[in-house]
Amino acid sequence: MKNSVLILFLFLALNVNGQNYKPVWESLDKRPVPQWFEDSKFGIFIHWGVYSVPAWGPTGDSIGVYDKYAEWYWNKLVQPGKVQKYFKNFHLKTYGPNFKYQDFAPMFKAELFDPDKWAELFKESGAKYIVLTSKHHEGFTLWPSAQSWNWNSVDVGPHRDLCGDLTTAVKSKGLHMGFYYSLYEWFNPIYKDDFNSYVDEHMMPQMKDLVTRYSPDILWTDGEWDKTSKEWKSEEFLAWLYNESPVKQNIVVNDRWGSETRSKHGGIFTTEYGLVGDKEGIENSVPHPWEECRGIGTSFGFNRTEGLADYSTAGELIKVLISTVSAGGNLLLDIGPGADGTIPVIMQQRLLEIGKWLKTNGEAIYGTRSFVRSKKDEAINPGTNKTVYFTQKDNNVYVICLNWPKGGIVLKGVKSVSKAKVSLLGTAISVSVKESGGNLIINPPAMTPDDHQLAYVFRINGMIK
Ligand code: FHN
Repeated sequence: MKNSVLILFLFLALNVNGQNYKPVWESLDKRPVPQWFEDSKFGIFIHWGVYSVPAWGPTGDSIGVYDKYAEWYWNKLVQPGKVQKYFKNFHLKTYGPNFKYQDFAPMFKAELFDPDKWAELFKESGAKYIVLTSKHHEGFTLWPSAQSWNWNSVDVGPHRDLCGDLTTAVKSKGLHMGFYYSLYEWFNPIYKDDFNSYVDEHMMPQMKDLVTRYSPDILWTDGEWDKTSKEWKSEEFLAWLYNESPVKQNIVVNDRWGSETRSKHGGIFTTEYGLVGDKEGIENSVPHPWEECRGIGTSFGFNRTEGLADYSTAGELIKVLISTVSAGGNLLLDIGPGADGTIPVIMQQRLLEIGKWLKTNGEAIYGTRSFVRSKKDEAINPGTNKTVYFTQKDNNVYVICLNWPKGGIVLKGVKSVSKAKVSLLGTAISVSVKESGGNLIINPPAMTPDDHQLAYVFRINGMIK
């Protein structure tokens, strides 16, 4: 009897993966990132909140990467500094001296928000997962959080549970749904005056509420740099998430859990506009799942002052996707909806262009892994400034050319083990391939302008070494 109680106890103490993670990084870091994430490759980030009302930030080459973020409007309005002056001048001129940031909240109405329409667009873009800002650094929550009384989207503004409504629509399209959550809040008095209570009575209950209420597939934390992971009690939270939460099997988290954790601890490693904090990001394949996030323009939140020149073209975005995936990463591409709940048409257009390209060429992206064999692979897996990239899946290697190759594509030092067959995705044209001098040479077929694509993918079927 005693033995069976002990066995039952041990069974309950382990989660379904047979693991019981301890609240220390050494143990937590052993949890594998669920495979669905690495296979998905492309996701959409959504920055939406009270900052979507002024939707304003400075643009131009003289402004630093992080200073262009329109979602930082409130912070810049109150802090001293050169860039901050731009925000203050605009605010004063447009809204007057007595208009507080909080006064924007009732103007965040989301009256045209149609979650099914959004989800339809996301599906068409070829993205496999969505990450919505449930709460950015301003502290305003897009769900009826009990800890954020009168500063959430049900009490004020849209009078809607935006997290809930979007979750339902996104999941009904078969996509994964996740939430961004900022650990820190700029101006929450409890954060400043009683940090431990903030963590125990505000942040922890909020994160657990999000997880238990909506069963997200991703919890994408941010704003972690202000405190260490010990101070945030991140390890305790993750042990709960991995061992006990209703999403312990599938949930994916990132590496933003404390000032010391980026690219070191947690789940996926993250870069932002190619940077990890202020340092250069991951350019070449790293042996750990990672994700690049960036806007289509230069801000995450919608910035009305951005012009066409500030937006990446569809070709440029596809290049970022290709170079990221070929280096083993995912791309989380951000859109900034308007306060009325519409997605700016240029963002829709960019997403649909990516979707169109993926419809033909997604085989070279989804479910693939980077194709790097050794250091001498520079030739076969070039860096981001090159125009030819490689991915692999099953028995195929994909050669992705940003430009139409004028002559033969020479894969140096590559031999096919079985006789390789090469095809050009999206066409029925046969492609000839030969081995010569220890190299594999693909001869691009004749094409017409009608065959134009934003990048061309040659599939090499047959083991190569
Ligand atoms: O400060 C934020 C920023 O507004 C945005 O949310 C990005 C997204 O990765 N993260 C922060 C800076 O790292």
